[in-house]
This record gives sequence, structure tokens and C-alpha cells, in this order.
Amino acid sequence: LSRSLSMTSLSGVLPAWEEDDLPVEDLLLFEVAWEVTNKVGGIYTVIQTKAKITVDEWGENYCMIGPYFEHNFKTQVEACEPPNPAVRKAMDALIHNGCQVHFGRWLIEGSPFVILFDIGSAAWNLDRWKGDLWETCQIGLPYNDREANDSLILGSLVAWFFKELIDQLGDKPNVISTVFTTHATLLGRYLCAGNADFYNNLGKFDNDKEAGERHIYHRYCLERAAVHCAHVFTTVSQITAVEASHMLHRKPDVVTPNGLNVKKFSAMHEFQNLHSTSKACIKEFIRGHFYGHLDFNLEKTLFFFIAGRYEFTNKGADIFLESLSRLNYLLRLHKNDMTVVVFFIMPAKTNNFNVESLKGQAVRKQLWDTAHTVKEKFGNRLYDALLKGQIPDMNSILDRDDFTIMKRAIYATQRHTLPPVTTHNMIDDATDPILSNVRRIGLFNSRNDRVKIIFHPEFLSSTSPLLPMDYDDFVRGCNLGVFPSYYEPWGYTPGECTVMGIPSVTTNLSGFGCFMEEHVSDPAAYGVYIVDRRFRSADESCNQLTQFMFSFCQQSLRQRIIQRNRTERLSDLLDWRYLGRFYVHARHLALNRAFPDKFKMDPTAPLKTEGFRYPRPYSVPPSPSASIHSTPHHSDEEDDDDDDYEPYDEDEEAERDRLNIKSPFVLG
Ligand code: 1S3
Repeated sequence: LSRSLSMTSLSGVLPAWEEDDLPVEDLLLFEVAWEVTNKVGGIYTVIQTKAKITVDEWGENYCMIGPYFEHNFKTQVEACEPPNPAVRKAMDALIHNGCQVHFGRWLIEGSPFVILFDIGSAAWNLDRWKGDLWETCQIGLPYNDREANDSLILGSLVAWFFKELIDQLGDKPNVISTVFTTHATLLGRYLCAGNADFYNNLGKFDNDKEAGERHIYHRYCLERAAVHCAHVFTTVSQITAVEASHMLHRKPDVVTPNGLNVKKFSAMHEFQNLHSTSKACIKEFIRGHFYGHLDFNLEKTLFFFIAGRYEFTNKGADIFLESLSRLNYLLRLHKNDMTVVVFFIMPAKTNNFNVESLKGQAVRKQLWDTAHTVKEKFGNRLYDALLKGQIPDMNSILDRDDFTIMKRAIYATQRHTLPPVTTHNMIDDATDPILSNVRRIGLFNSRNDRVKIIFHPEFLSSTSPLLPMDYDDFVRGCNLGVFPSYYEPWGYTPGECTVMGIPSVTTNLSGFGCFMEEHVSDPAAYGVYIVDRRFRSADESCNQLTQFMFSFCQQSLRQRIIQRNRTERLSDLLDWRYLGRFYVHARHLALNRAFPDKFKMDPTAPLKTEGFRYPRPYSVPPSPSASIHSTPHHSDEEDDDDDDYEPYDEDEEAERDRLNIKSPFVLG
């Protein structure tokens, strides 16, 4: 088996790396997670996107383990026989004891093998396994915590499976080394979601007491036990490493940042074309949503969005809304002609789409049909006239009936209410945090507001009757992703924007933001704006975020295109083909710790990537003072265009900089 972590297909800017190859043909690698074939949140993305490089390295010796859910299995897995007879026999041992175990290939890139345990079929063991847990670890699980009980069942099944597997392999008692990766700490998440000044008090919390008060003591104990039992403990970012040291009392051995499967387009500017195609779909939706109030210029409209799990303060929706209110004020004050439409894509409890939103799209469709009918008639009459060698009288080419149809269409689409803020009927409308704050700041999509808000409390889907787009296409069509999180161990959303060439806002409290600060010399120059939420008050962070957004609104079309090109250039840094090395290193370290005689390595030797920084774009002016002047060759007409792709090359960018044209990245 050959390792395919070589850098040949990457940019060549990133450092190469060497680590002794593991003799993978003699080893088996199992990766256990609740989110294997089972999407709950971000961990699914990690596992799913990492599969390809792991399969490339381990081939058929790699297998993932997770819970079995019928729907997931039917839609994502192709059942097959395990190629390894020992795995088959170990599975059979469980099956003969009444547990249901399924094997197959997960239909994702790399097609990894998966073993899925049916939790329900083994639930009759729960009391016994709870007893074992108590005997061995003194951790007691309450009867009514379904999630904790389910994870105990999964964990026990995995342990049982490994025991059977080892029995198959002969009389070798110590054959396992373990790596535990945490994607957040339970206590950290809870403390941040409350009102704690978390990062300034990391060392001061009485963890047992805090966990007990939040009724999560048993879960916290489970997490801590897992961390302390593993040969190697890893986490997804430096900031979570510090958090884990305090919350779980073990310093992670390796930081394993999250990567993505980056798809490179053969034509350099293809992603710019995709931006404009997707943006056109979003505009269609906007035409319907704002019918009767479409008094802003769609060619001068920017689309911002926030998306993710609905944790109002942890994900920074609170400071985002406050900053939008300030942005609205600034745009009005400066008589800026840009309009910003902001999408909140965060799932909440709803009773489906609301009538007003559906009606908007129906009205748009009706107007489109009317326009189409009249256009056809107009075209036919024009054609007839030209065939007769005449230029038709434009005042009479449309008759009274045509005008009647058009007038009726316009009258029927009049509206006496403002375009709705939310697209769905919210179950908790009165107490919903986003809606409550929208009411407080008064951004109701009125004519005078330059910032409009659309809350879509459901994940996007291409089959939606409202906004028929998948998330990826939607992101591509937007201009800026805004993710001002307070608690975010990694945060995939800004990374996903980056690899699609879409600028984004993140924070220095998110793993992603810290990673970018560490590895990119001038993140803002690459379209990654990092809000300081660590050393500033909430009010100061809001001001900084407002300034980022306001400056963004002042960019010209050309500047946005250039910035998107730069953003996309960072993709290699987020590619698993680069970041996969940290997992390889963690596995090697675990083997070394469990079997030092067989797997030798210097565990103190730093990874060769440490200290690496992505260089500043060569064409960015060296100092802020050089970039404050306005664009000499930029005309207003240029801005009247949309973000449609425009031919662009790097020489042009360099030339632009030589002429000392304003950098879009420096705050005015
Ligand atoms: C966690 O998911 P979350 O949104 O609950 O894991 C993700 C994957 O590592 C990470 O990106 C995110 O920050 C964590 O919080």
C-alpha cells in the first residue's frame, strides 16, 4: 500500500513532510464515531471528508465503526461481505448473541468500509454494562439520559467486538493502541452558552461543581475517562487544546486541524463563473421575497449569510445582529447605494413555510409568465413586420389587451405588508432569540433600511419550493459568510467558504480563525477577516465586525473579484492532503507509546509544518498608509455590473498595486 499524502498536486508553497511509513499491511485501523454515516453536526464532515486520504493510506485495513440507523444505511451504504475473515467472525460472535451488526461500503469518496451496530438490538444489555461501567470507572449513568445510554451501548459493543477480533488473531493480549480526538469539551460548550467569561477564567472553574450544576456530571466524567485512557489525546485546534487542558485535565498530544476535500477546477476561473450562476438563483428568490418592495437595485446588492447549529450566542448570532444594525446606520448615514441582504440559515422548530413567503415566489412566477406571454406576442408582431420590410410602430405594437394583462398582473401583486423576516412559521416566535433581537433593533425589511434580513430556520435543499439550492451552491452565490463565534472548536463554515473562493468573517476564538492567524501572514488580504473576541469587549467586537462589513460594502466589483481569487488560493492549506499528516503523526505516536520496541520515533520531534506561514499576497501594498487612496481607474459604471466573472489575471493585480490602488482589505 502506498501513502498518497505527497504534495505533488498542491501548490508547492506548503512545506513537504516526511514521516516513516507505518507497516499498514500488518495493522488494522478502526475509527469509531457516533457520526459515521449519521449526520448530526460538524464531526460528520470531518469523518466523511477525511475518508479518502485514510483509505489511500490504509486501503482495506481501514474500517469505520458507528451506530446503525436503517434510513442511513439504506441511503448511504452498500452492504457487502467483510474481506477480512477475522472481522467476519468477530461480527458473527455478536450476531449469535442477538446483536445486529451490519457491514458495507460507505458511498462517499474513498468508499471506506463501515461496521454499524444496531443500538436497539443490544439495549437489553444496558443494565449490565452500566454495572460494568460503575465497577471499573465509578461512573453512574442516569436512566433517563438517552444519549449517554446509547453511547454506552455503542462503546460496549465496540469493546466486545474488539475482544472477539483479538480472539481470532490468537493469544495476543495487548494489541491495541488508541487515539481519542475531541471536537469540543462538554463543559466548555455549556459554560460558554451561559454567561461565563470563559476564556478569562479558564483556570478558575470548579469543574465538578459546574458540571453537577448543569446536570451533566456523568457525561463530563465519561468524557474525562475517555481522554485519560487513550494512549494519545488529540483535538481539532490550539484553542480547544488549551480549553481541554483546563476542562479535562490533560494536554492534547497532537492538534489535528480539520481539512476538506478540495476540488480544484481545471480552468482557473471556473469558481468565479459558479459564483455568478449561483448568485442568479439567489436573486430570483429575492425577487419573489421582496415583491412589491423591490425598490433596491439587485445589481448593487450583496448577500451575506450565517449558517450552522442554532446556538445563538456560541455561534455569534448575537453580535452579528447588533453589528448589522450598526451597518444599516452607517450605510444610511454615508448615503451608500449598496443594499445588503443577510441570510440566517439556522434550524429551529417550525410549522413549515409561511404563506407570505410562498406567495412571494408564486407572484414572481406569475409576473415572469406574464412578461413571457407579452414578450412572445411582441416578438411575433415584430417578426411579421420585418418580413414585410417594415419597422413596426412601437406605440401600437402592443394592443389594449396586452396592457390589460400587464396592469392586472401588477395590481394583483400589490402588497400592503413588509417582506417577512422569516420564511417559516416559527413555533417559538415570541421567544426566538433571532426574532426577538430583530424586533429590538427594528430591522423589518422596510424601504429605508439598507440591511434586509431573511431568517431561513431550516437547512437548505435543492428541492425546496422557496429557495431550491443546496448549501454549497448557496454559499457560492453569496458574497460574504459571517461567523463571529464565541465558542467554536474549529468551525467548518468559514473553511467551506474559503475553498469555494468566498470571503468570510471568523474570530480569534474559533479554531479556524486561530489556525489562519498562525499560518497565514495577512488573512484579511486573503478574504479571511478575524474579529477579535478575545481581548475586546463585546461592544468593541461589534464595532470591528461592523467596520469589516462596511469596508466590504465599499469594495468595487473588481476588488471583490480579485479578493475571491486570493481567497481561493488558500484552499491548499485546508486540504486533507496537507492536514492529514497530523492524524498520521497521532497514530504513529499511539503505536510508539503502546509498543515502543516495535514502533520507534522521537515523540518530542516537532512536526515539520510547525512555524510555517502562508506568505502575504505579493501584490498587496506593504503598508496600510499606501492603500488608503481611492481607485484611480475605477468608474461608477463598473459597479453597476453584477459579480459576473470578468477575465482577470495576476499581472493585472500587480499592475493595480503598482498604481497604488486602494486595497479592499484595509479598513477606512
Ligand atoms: C464540533 O461541532 P459543533 O458545531 O458542535 O465539531 C466540529 C468538527 O470538528 C467543529 O468544527 C465545531 O467547531 C464543533 O462545534
